Amino acid sequence: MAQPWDYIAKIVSLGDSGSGKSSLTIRLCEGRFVSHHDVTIGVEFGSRVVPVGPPASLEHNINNPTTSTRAPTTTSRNDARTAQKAKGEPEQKHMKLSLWDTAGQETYKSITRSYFRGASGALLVFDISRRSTFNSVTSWLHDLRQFAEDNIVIILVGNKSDLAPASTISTESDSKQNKRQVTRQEAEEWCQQNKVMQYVETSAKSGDNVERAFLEVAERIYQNIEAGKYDLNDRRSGVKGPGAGGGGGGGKTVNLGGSGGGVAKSGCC
Ligand SMILES: Nc1nc2c(ncn2[C@@H]2O[C@H](COP(=O)(O)OP(=O)(O)OP(=O)(O)O)[C@@H](O)[C@H]2O)c(=O)[nH]1
Ligand SMILES: [Mg+2]
Repeated sequence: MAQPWDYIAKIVSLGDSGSGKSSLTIRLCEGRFVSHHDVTIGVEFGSRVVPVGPPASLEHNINNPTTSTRAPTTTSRNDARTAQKAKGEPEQKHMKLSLWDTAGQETYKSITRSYFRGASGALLVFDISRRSTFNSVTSWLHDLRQFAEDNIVIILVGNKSDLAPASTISTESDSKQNKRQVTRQEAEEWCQQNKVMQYVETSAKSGDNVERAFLEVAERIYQNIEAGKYDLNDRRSGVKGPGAGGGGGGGKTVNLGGSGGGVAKSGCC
């Protein structure tokens, strides 16, 4: 039977311990939130199949610089579908995300770096209520760029937005409700300075924006595939030819090289 996906991509999450990397993976894969901190040792795995390309990318307005960030209306969704059908465009494509949730603790750093190899996408996560975790992202990015391939798609994720309803840093009077220590503006500026594609604020607790964060990465990887940026014959470039990775159904494997194996087997959902 054909697999329900066309591509597999390896996505890593990295960032300081306690920033919420595992919580984001669990939220995406299982739709639940764990309130205690189970420190990740080395790496944990998850997987989820997501739609890439139109019509889903148009419906959700994912990674589409020509449109506003506002969610599309029902009318525009229908318009998108109608336009797609009228043009005879291809059916919805799907990508299986193999999620490598790495450990943030310093003790495991030498091991976790090796997991960055062969990743086609990365979520660089910090906790917007803890400034120190933002201060570390430059060092994490440096490690990532050292070990991953040049064309890796990276987004910066400011997690725990439920703790920071305001977009500015808390004053003493509102600090009980607003625990924000990093503004949206400075995170966005950091992205520009460091050539990181995008900044997204999420809450693994409420689920807000979690799916969008992963979809943004998946969509950009898909666009890179469509633009022919991956060399299908070069394992390091991250894309294997049709039928690779045991996927069947013409599936292609994107950047599953690097350390370890059996990624696709280790799904959490
Ligand atoms: N309020 C709030 N708490 C969160 C959120 N995400 C994670 N947490 C909490 O933060 C703590 C750490 O979350 P984890 O997901 O285990 O952090 P991690 O980045 O995987 O940590 P390491 O595995 O040690 O690298 C846990 O107590 C979570 O419940 C969030 O969006 N909002
Ligand atoms: Mg963890």
